[in-house]
Amino acid sequence: MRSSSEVGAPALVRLRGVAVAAVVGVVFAMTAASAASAAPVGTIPPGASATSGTVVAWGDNAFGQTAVPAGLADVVAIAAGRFHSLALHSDGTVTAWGSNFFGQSAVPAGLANVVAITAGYVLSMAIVGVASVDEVAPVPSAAQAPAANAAGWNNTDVTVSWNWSDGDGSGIDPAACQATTTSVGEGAQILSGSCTDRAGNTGTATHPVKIDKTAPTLRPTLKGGLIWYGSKVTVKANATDRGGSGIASSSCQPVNTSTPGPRTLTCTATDRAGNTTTVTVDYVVGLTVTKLSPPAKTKTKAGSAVPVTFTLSGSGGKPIPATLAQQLSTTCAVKVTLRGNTATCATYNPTKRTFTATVKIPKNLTPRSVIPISITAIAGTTTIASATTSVTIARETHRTEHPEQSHR
Ligand SMILES: [Ca+2]
Ligand SMILES: [Ca+2]
Repeated sequence: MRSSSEVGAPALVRLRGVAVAAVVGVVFAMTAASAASAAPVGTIPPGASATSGTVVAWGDNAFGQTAVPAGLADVVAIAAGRFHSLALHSDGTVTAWGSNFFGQSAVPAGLANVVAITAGYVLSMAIVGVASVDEVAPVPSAAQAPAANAAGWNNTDVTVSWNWSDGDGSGIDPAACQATTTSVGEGAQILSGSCTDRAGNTGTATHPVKIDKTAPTLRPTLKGGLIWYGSKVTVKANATDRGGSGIASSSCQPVNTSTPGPRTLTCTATDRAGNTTTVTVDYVVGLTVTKLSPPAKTKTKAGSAVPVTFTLSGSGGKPIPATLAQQLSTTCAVKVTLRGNTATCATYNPTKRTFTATVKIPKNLTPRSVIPISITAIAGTTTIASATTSVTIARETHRTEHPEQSHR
């Protein structure tokens, strides 16, 4: 832009690729965000179509050429003649002020769609644009986030960004275009969006998604509780799924009955959307007490010593291995308890494959009273075997034994 010292000197300004002779008479400035300072006089600065501003002028005002009309706004380009000035508005109209001696400030009635202006010494010129036709609706380039998995499912809500474009058309109207659409709920669904361009053409778009947020449900066939040592037990996960995608895989760890005691296994199921459920099943591998002697309510004398013998067995009544039995014996894991007495550790006889503990029947028990005897085996704090028997105090035994016991 030239200064006022160059009044009257012809200058060339580039006007959308066309060289136009111009005469600069006053200093102009357009106050806008980015446009005026670097742009040639009289043109809409590239990329500045959406930027408009007001005008400030100074210098020779003999014909009012620097008296900017009050309220002049939405200006996208300016031009200065010797005695008049022009402003191009964003809506394609032109305002002129200053000298009109040669009609240079008399903007033709109906002048519209102006894309560029220039001012000569005492004349004005404008380029009128040709209205373009846009009959093509905007088109989307849909992108969903997060992406679906390999099976085509998501386990969270999905947002589709439509990314509308209008090619070389009038351009999209951001206020009339959906930027994103987000899924609601579960199941297969079609997300849709629309966009209208500045010429009024509306494009629509759809994008299918499949949402399953619900993890599978597991009901293992093994409910927990006691499982016999050495037994063959299979467990099924029994997985079901809601949410739409269905079970992709399910499994349980094997039931381990190789050692007695408390154990845990897990069952896991995953649906096709990637939701996973894991449940834990607690169970106890236990032993049975077999060949228990004496049988319940065996008569005995008060004050007598009663040997209690039994075998610990696993599945099918098969006695447990000697090594395991010996280990239980050594750690006093197998005990025999007479009511009211301290528990007695049972010892293992590998030849007979039996456990034995002798319990002492108290003296002075009422004849015919039944004294329970319990057998327990533990692993840690968990009971892995239990059984009961009993002895009955004999009436006559008490009468005949009493004098002897008193005598001792
Ligand atoms: Ca269009
Ligand atoms: Ca599911």
